[in-house]
Amino acid sequence: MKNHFLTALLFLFLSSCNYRAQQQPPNFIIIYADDLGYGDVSSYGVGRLQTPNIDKIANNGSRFTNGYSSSATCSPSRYALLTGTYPWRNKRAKILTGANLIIDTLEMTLPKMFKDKGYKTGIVGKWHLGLGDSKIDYNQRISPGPNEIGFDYSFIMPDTQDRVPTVYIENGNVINLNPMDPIQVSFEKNFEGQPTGKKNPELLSMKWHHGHNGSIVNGIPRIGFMKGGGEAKWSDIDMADEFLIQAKNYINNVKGSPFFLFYTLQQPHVPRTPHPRFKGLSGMGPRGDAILEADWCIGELYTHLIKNNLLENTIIILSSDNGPVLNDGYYDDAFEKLGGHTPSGNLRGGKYSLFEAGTRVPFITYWKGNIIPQVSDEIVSQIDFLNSIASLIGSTVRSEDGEDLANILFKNSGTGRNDLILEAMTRTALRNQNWVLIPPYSGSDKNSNTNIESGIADDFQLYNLNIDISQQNNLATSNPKKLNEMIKRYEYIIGIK
Ligand code: NG6
Ligand code: CA
Repeated sequence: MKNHFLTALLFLFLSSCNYRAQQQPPNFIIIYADDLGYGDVSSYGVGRLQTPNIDKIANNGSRFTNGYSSSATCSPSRYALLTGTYPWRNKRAKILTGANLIIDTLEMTLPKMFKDKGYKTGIVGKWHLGLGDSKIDYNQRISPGPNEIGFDYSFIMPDTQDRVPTVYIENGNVINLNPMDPIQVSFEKNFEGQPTGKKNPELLSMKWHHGHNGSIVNGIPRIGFMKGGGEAKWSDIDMADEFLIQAKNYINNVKGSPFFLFYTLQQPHVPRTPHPRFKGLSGMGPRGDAILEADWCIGELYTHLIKNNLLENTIIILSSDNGPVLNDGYYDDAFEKLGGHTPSGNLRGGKYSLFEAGTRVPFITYWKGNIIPQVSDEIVSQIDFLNSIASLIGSTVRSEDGEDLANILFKNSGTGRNDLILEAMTRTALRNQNWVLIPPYSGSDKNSNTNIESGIADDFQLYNLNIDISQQNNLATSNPKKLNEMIKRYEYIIGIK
């Protein structure tokens, strides 16, 4: 009798634990690399670099072969990911340099949606969505910024690693700022007496190829000019470790509640400055080494989740903001040491390009014990994160441009998109099922600095990705029926008539 009573009590206890476990909504970590190409992740099987930690997540989750960033550059893609809105609808959503915040503080965002559902929300890493609403004073609290669009906590690099100011900002305040040495920033002209990459090549540890000849920090010439803030300047080789420490600290601080962490890595964007312990590991120079460093960071974060008993209830999403580039403004052997590696895989183009490699990126969702490992060819986009995650966690928030793809992203069921507008440098194209339409644009078909094909041509381009994934055969003249269908569809979505 006593035994039965104890068994019944134990049963009640266990089922209440189980009930509570089921009630706790999943945590979310979006790991967002910067300029990581479709071919840069080994589980995609189209390059030569080995990324074992990303593979572990990819091979045990859903790996999407038709997963897209909204755009072939950074700020627009981040804008779309956070708002669920196409960036070409917002004139300010272009590559930013020292700009003001491009997300309206009244606009719905992914972190706001999470917050409404009781989540803690944090961002650690690259921001690049602008700060403030007038001339930015880095010596005061800077607002609006990430904390004003839904993040409870932010530890960010303001724009990119190649732009000034080269300082971290935590919740709006520059870290380690000495008020006796205030920061001044300009993107127009240098401050008197300050060395620059252009004037002082003797001070450089990394040479600039195009652009990037302003102020010198840690021997690296940057975009823009900066004076002061000496103690606040980051150490480039320690950046990955710093972001990792901050990401782990954030998890430690919030793990009692459901949380969303946007972990936005700086690699492999230029300047590529992997910590010396990664030097030479890839055999591909700093670009390859920086990717291995990013892969290591991802492994460390994964282990941190296991150690804290969080892996089971944390959904990990991993992707990149745009496609790959080798020479993005510095001489760093990215091209010379590439060997047989193909950062774009079998796709045409790269960063900045309307061709597939501009926006088709590594795209992985992982949820231990829930997502059954699969490779999916469904079309999915980062612009769908807001609606899909909202749907999964029971929020009614929806953006107009996003779709609810919760089933295919997190439940091994359902289908992806039919249509997706792709964007590169404010020009747009249409992906519809297996077809791609690139309308005619004026401009150069290849950027002479980056050596990447832009996708620009005087005439319509029409590709059937089913039989021509590398976009070699333009079918615009041979298939006028499909061409017209695609033009109509494109004009309808874009809103031209
Ligand atoms: C460009 C920079 C490039 C890179 C890019 C932003 C020059 C010539 N080129 O303007 O190096 O910083 O902006 O990259 O300055 S992104 O991934 O953040 O979009
Ligand atoms: Ca980028």
